[in-house]
Amino acid sequence: MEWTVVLISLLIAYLIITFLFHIFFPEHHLDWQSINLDDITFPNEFTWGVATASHQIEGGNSNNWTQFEERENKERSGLACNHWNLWQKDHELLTELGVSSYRFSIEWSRIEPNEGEWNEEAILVYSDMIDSLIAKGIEPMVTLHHFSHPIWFEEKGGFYNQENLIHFKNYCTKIFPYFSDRVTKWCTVNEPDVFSIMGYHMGMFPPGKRSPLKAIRVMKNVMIAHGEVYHELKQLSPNSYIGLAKNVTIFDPYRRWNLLHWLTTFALNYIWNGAIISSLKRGRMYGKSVKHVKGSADFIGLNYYTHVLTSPFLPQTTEIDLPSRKHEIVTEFGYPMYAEGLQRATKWLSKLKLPIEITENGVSDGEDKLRPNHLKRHLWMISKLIKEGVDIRSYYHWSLMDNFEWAEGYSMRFGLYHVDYETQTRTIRDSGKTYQSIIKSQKSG
Ligand code: GBH
Repeated sequence: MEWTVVLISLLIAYLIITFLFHIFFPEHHLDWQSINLDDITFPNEFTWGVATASHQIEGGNSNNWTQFEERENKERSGLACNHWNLWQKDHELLTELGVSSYRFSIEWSRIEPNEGEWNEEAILVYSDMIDSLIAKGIEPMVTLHHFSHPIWFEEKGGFYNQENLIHFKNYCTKIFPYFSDRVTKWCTVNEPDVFSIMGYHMGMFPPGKRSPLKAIRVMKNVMIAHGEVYHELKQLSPNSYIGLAKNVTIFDPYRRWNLLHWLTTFALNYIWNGAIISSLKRGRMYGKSVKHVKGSADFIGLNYYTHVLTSPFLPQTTEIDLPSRKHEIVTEFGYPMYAEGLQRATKWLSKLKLPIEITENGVSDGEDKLRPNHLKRHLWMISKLIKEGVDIRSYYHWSLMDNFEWAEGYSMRFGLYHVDYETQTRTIRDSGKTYQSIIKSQKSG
């Protein structure tokens, strides 16, 4: 008799809890049909930009990625956009778009091809790039590590071993003084979350490991490296503005009546987003002290793409299409287009009480069917958030042009410019023109 009472009460309690979750935590969605996407206004000081990363555009690299591409027999990055030779022409595209800033990264493997051996010629090329941008009135934002690093560093175990962090610090303090007279905005590392989970848990980035514990350890080490580099560089140049790019992916329960899906959501949100925010805010991460990381940022860079609907059976690879809501538009990559998430992501980051720089946002869309709308929805959202008082200072669209999309190779195209890899011709897409005219009208408005 008694066990039926227990069962029934448990069931009732469960229903009440899920009912309350539904009421108090609905998934945030807007009715885009009823929104006028042209109704946007940005402050005059707002920074309009585009972003790229060295390994994805330069070509001719030799680093942990080229090694991985060969070892796993993946599509080779090869010549990529041949940007190393065509950068002057590519800078003209920036002028054509009318951006006021350009985020790009420095390829550590070019600067220090062998341990302790510095390639002054490569440093000069980056230096020329910086001069060229400034001459065009475009402010550089430099990323020091965007997923790629020298093979010798990888072979020592890369960021997996804490004693290797000194090498990253050496590289950063070596090149920083060459540019700090002309560059104020710096990102130490790009997406510690994506870098560690994709490389050490999902096995889709080098070194191709599959261990959640290793991923967590690497994420922690990358944050420690960030913190140490931040303090060193600030000492060298106190006026520089240094942060990192954080990928905020929002995890939502696939079935909102299923408590297991909620539990997965809480866990993933903590592992992916919460831990990194906590390291910067409190100097604690995964229950351990990372005290130099606390306060080690002048801004927080936000790379925002999507939300992921989770259940305990989430695919452990990105090769499978993720679930989406019925009314959501799904991208080529198989992710839902979810501009609403920007509001949730920035709210989360607001805990840090730092200016927010949107260091990346974009979509894979070779035919450019979604991108114009994608761009307008996200800009509408940002305009609204700024009006509501969120301190967003910039928007860097990912990406200037099609490029080497890591595990997906050249199959995914994120560019405002289409790249014909045979002829290395860049052609502006409609979305590029859309961005160009938005920048123009906002700058003059
Ligand atoms: C970023 O994160 C990287 O910093 C950058 O190098 C990379 O090229 C860029 O994203 C694009 O992927 O097309 O809307 O379906 C890497 C993690 C995984 C985020 C794929 C964007 C696809 C979004 N990315 N995801 S969409």
